[in-house]
Amino acid sequence: MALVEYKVDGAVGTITINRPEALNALNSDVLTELENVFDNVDQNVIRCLIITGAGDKSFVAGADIGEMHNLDGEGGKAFGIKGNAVMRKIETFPLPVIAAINGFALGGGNELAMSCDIRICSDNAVFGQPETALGVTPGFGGTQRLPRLINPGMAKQILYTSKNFKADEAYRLGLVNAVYTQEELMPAAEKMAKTIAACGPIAVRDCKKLVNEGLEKNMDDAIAFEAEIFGSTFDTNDQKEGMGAFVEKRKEKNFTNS
Ligand code: CO8
Repeated sequence: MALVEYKVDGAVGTITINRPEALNALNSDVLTELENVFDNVDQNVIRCLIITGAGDKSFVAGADIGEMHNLDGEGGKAFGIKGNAVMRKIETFPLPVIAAINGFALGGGNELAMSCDIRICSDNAVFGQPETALGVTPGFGGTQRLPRLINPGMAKQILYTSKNFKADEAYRLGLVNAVYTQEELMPAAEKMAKTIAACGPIAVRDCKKLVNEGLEKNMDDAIAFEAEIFGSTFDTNDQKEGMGAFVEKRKEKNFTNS
């Protein structure tokens, strides 16, 4: 059985971390498989990805503590670099990625979710960065992405206390966009993915790039960057199709990703 499963439904790809006996904890093999799945996504066909965890209890309960507990400084750094490379690959992946968080999202699990573009969760989800209670810092980007996503004071509280929090609190903090029942979560993720997949794919990819890279720029550079990309979309067939459909009062659109 693959540790990471990949299924395609039309233009939507769903990636499932499949290690339910360990609550989908991320060991080296899972990280390698996850990276391979991303490397093999057909970007001409797929327009949106969903990541979730196998079973109904856990998204990902963290990096694998069994694998980590005997590491020394060198080994810890190497594991952190390996995990961080995968998180960064997801964050900078050209296509949007939705995290459908169906249970525990702890440590590396929350870090994986934070590397995705959009987070939605089920009402049994539990979030946290429990690393300080284990005597380490987060190592897959948690100290960097959490304070960029929510207010830094609250991010520090979460990091310093190692206290977990539930779905309603994650929603209140803006860490997740919406909370669903367990049954509703995947249909909601799939519906959102299909809505994204129905939009102009070049424009969607450009929006991801603009938000991610624009946030790192000062406002003058950021709006110049937007003007550049905005202009480039007018040279695409998808712009002709999207705006053409509007002026022709045509509902059906055929974006060709060109
Ligand atoms: N790693 C390895 N195995 C795990 C993990 C994990 N993170 N989480 C759960 N498991 C395993 C358990 O060991 C158990 O296995 P077994 O049946 O063989 O004993 C199985 O999953 C089921 O777990 P529990 O019996 O504990 O299930 P409960 O419902 O009682 O508890 C909890 C669920 C609360 C989620 C509990 O399992 C738990 O606290 N897990 C650890 C959560 C955690 O601390 N995660 C953070 C890990 S640290 C991290 O992610 C750092 C990331 C950066 C790394 C940087 C690298 C240097």
